[in-house]
Amino acid sequence: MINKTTRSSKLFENAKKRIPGGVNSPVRAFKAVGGTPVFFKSAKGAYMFDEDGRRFIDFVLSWGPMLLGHGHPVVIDAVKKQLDRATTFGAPTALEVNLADYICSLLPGIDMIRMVNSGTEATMSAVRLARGFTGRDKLVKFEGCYHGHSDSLLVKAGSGALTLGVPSSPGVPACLANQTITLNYNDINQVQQVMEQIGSEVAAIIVEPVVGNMNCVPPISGFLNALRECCTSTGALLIFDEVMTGFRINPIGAIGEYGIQPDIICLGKVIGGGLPVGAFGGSRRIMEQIAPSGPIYQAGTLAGNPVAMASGLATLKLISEPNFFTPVSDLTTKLVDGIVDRARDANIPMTSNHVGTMWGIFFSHEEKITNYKQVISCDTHRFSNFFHGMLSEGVYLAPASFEAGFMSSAHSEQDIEYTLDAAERVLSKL
Ligand code: HOZ
Repeated sequence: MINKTTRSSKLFENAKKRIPGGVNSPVRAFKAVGGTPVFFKSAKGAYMFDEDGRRFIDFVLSWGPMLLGHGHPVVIDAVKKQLDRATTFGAPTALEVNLADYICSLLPGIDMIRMVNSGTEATMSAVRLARGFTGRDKLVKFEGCYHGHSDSLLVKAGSGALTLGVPSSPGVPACLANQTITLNYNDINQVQQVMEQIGSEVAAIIVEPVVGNMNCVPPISGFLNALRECCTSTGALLIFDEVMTGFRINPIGAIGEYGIQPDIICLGKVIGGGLPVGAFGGSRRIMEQIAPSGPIYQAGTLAGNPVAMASGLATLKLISEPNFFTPVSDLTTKLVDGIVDRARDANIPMTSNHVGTMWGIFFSHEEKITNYKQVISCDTHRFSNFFHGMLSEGVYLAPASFEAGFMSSAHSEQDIEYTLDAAERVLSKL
């Protein structure tokens, strides 16, 4: 574990005096792995540098956004240019139209998009839109999926809520939580049965097409199709929460990877290129119900912020170049397969999942992890030891076994070789 006399641990002591738990988002606090969080000072490409001057190869990438790595010169340049012009107007800009246009041109079936400032806002607003559009209240979600921290969605959630053992938070009104029906991810029969019974009361099924908040769990064959069919036959809307998977599991996300069309898509992370951006979009018929063109209210002072739009637009243009995606995805495969090979050599049970540039390893005897039950029965103690071993080797992994890993185009073959050698050393001591 990192030494208690570091600048990071001193900063953490101070942070706890002024910020609840010392962090501005629970998953940063190292609660799941023990020890104290690393405080970072700068980042470039695949690396982050902490307050003590140590370098880490970064596989968290700010929980997904930095698909180009940190500080890509084109993105930084776009941001700097916009900073010189203005940081915010609270009024329309050409930039937000350009970004909306660009996203809609990339995503089939998405005619209109509304910008917000976070993934939580995107999913929260998408749920309101679905409820307003259908005139129904009930919502179906899946255990272990995390869709941000709004009331209707913080029920049996993944990510930090799962890590801290409060998947259904106090403070969420029971009358609202009761409207959220939580089912088992990848259980086709269950969702079909439930939708047969109550589908006519359901406003939406919301799903992370590849779950990135209980490690990384892809859909089994037919699962997303079943959701689509259940929604179509009952009049419920299908919401893909692609805050994490958007432009990461495939050049255009789940629509491209699985060929399933959602009614509403939620985006975030990558589309802001490291600045706070979320968005929700869909067909014109649905999106025009949002105020001011329709009656369903949603708003935001800094929504479509020009600096964030400049960052997002520069990022999306780079990552949608034809030869961008495959090398990053191939590097992800190399990393994940390499770690599992080294675990096998060290006689440590491990399996993995990865889709495009999102990945996860599981300390588990199971051959394939496809559901929540399997995820929570993995060896979290062994993960913690692995995490701290890798941290000492200068490799920064997500500080919880219920989080996905990410890859960027800034990672090199050498970074992966180094990481695999480090994994070998760490695994041999577990
Ligand atoms: N969805 C991210 C973690 N799984 C968000 C990061 C956070 O909660 O801070």
